[in-house]
Amino acid sequence: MRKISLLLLAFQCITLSLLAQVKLDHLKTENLSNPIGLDVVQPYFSWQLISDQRNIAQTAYEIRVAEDVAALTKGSSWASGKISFNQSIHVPYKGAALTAGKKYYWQVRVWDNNGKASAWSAVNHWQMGLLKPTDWKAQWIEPGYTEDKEFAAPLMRKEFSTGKKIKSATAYITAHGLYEAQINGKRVGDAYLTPGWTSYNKRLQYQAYDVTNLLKDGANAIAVTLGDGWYRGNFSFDHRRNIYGKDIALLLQLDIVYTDGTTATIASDASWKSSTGAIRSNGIYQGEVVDATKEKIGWTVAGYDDKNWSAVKTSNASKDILVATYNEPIKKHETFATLKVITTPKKEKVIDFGQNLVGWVQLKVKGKAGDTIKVSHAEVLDKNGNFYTENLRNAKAQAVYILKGNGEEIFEPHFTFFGFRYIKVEGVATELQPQNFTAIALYSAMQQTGSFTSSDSLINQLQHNIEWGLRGNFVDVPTDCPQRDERMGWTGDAQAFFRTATFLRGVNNFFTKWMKDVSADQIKNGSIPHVIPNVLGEEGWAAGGSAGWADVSTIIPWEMYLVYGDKRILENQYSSMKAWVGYMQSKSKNDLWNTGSHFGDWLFYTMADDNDGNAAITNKYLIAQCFYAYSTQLLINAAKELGKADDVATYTALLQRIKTAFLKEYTTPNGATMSNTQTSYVLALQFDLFPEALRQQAADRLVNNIKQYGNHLTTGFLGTPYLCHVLSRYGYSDVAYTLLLQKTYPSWLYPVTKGATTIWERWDGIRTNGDFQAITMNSFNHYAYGAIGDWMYRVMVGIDVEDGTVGYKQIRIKPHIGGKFTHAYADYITQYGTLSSGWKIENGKLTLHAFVPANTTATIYIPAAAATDVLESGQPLALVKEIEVVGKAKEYVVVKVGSGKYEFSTAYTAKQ
Ligand code: RAM
Repeated sequence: MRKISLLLLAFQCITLSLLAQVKLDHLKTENLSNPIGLDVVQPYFSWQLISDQRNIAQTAYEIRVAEDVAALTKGSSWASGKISFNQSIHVPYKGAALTAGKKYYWQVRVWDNNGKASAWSAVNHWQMGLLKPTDWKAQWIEPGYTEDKEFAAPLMRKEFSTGKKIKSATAYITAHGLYEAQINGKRVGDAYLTPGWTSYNKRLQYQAYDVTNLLKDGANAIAVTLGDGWYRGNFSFDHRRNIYGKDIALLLQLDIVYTDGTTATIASDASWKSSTGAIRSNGIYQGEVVDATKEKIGWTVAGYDDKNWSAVKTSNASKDILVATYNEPIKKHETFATLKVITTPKKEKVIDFGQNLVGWVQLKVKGKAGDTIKVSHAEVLDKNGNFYTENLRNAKAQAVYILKGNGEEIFEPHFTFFGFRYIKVEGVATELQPQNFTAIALYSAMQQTGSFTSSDSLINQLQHNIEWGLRGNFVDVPTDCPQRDERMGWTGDAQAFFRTATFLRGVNNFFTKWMKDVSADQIKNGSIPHVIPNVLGEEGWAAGGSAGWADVSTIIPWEMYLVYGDKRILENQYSSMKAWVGYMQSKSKNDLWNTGSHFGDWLFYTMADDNDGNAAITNKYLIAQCFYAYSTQLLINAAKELGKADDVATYTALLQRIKTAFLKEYTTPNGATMSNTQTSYVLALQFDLFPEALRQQAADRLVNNIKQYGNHLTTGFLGTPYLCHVLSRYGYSDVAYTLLLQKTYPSWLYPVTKGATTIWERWDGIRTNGDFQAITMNSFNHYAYGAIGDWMYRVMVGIDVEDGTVGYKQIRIKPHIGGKFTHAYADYITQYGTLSSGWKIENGKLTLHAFVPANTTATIYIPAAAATDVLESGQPLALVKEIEVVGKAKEYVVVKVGSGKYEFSTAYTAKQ
């Protein structure tokens, strides 16, 4: 009896697992979970299928949308019906027009390839933002008093009462400058440096917040502090004030819905009051001065007496340029406790946080009223161990706090950020107490998507440094550096690092937003400025158009499409891409683009005794011609995707001519480049400028050059991202590994051996003798050279999209084993779910782990001589029904699999 029931139970379990339903999770609207304040009128939905089973795919879906949860089940406002379609990402809403400010609920269910329906997903929601200028009832308001010379941060306040029970309340806020808002003494949201940075005169973001829980019955108060920020604070190389305008202003609208269905709006208007308080000055480069004795106690709550405050001035500043916030706002992330308290040889009191980060330090202090504490920031100590700030150039980067003297006081700045690992503290008479200092990292709150680990601890540190390069420089805009008086959105750096960034974080929305600024700031003749948002002007040098920088306009949209598979990026950027190619064409003669000023292979390695035909200096026009070809190729790719046949034909013919002109001008008949440098071969090979017959010899020349430099790279910003890719493509992964593991300068690991915790701007920011590179340009947090991260994910562990496909629906896993590593492993969260690849060599056996997300398939390349040499989870390949052996490709056995977890093993002898 017992036996029978056990058998029955086992049978039930088996049937249950055979029929297990897929679960749906990670629902996103416009790539965000439950976003508030969208102005995309036809939002896109995505979801993930979760299943333990192998080979799970979606065959159909159904979405329903309603204005409240209950309505979802009884007559939603939009139901897609069952749609036979295998896409679970970027599925457009197709219901009736959406209303500004309204919240919508949605859920989805799917049918899988076993014919089984999932349950309906959990209910998710999104809320529309204000969609047109007339949706704004608020007026722009400016402080009504005369500002002082230091531009103390304006405070603006308004009291109001709510008469009835509140159902929901949404605040829409933006500023000329930066803002921090409070309602009844509580901070609105957890975003910092809002409204972020865009090309303010053309596109100004507002944020939307659900503030239902901050309001109360009866008297309420809204209190907003404004900072100068990028809008009007000192910024750019010349520390120019008022780049976007002289005014500092607030636009705020609070829309309340009562439970009885009536509504009320509290909006910035002439009835608001203004004054100043504790923040006496603030600026992105200089830092902040906070005088606690000047705090207006109680100003953020109702009942405060503001009769001595000035009435605000209203202004007619534009509301036509307002846009919702599409990317993730800047938030607080990791915190760092004091690692060490140091007294330097110069007797400076210094705290070491152990990590070069971007953000600020929270300080706890006790003292007398009027005591002044100064906190200065530095990335490094000099070779004598003293605090070193010269590389910050003229950025003061200092937080100053004046105590009010009533017990413990907690300070942190509001409208600035610092790039630092060390702080110097002045004004504290006693020993510094480690527990009084906490460093807080601030950056755009993008989802972490990648993690990489290997058997080499220096390489793991390199990965760490790459990640921290991203964190420190993704502060709403992709910047070059976060510490000196620069911090701008350099286009070349952004394109060089983009593909690596996609592995580390979900950067889809971050870059979609920034690319809109690229288009907005594109110059009429098609040129792209060097930095976006463009604060350098449009004249002369500032008009941009530098090869490898301006090509951001084609490179990022195309790569973004490859990675995320959302065609809208190509649709939106196409005219900008075309205008950039048009610019190069207009500056070319006989299809040769050899005019204009270019940064070239920026910060490449140079050595005085470059001779014997070796050189690291690549001709700038040779580089320009390479990028001219590449951008044209990407434009053709985009035109194909968008069905623009005429453009495909026109630009294909142009590309052919560009390549011919390149060969004629810059190469010998035997295929040597005129510059004969690593970068010249790397670019010409990466962008397919050589005819097939000359490619391998060019790769051989590249390797030869690397050897001539004692197995060192000599590339700069433009050659470095592609260097190892080109080597691997032409069969030289061993050389790529040698470069990766090279510890002496110039190399990726040299800074690591010098204790770097981020990527440096220069290969030798700290020279071998401990001296620093030129103070004029020596950032220790600059992501460009971190572009090697892409090779580590795409080649070393081998995670990639299948050729000719986009968005990781069809995956290729093709690891390249080498460099004496015994294991390397990466997880990467695609839009379909986590994709993993990792290999391990132990006792003559290679194990290859792969996890393929549901609703995707993968081609996996297993390093083995024959399919019969390979086991999967202990079974011969031929016996595993979910695996199709496709054949052999050089040293790999190639298999095709559906989703699920796989563990391949085979005997393996490491190549020496
Ligand atoms: C410096 C920085 C930046 C680079 C430009 C050309 O300002 O190194 O990263 O893009 O030069």
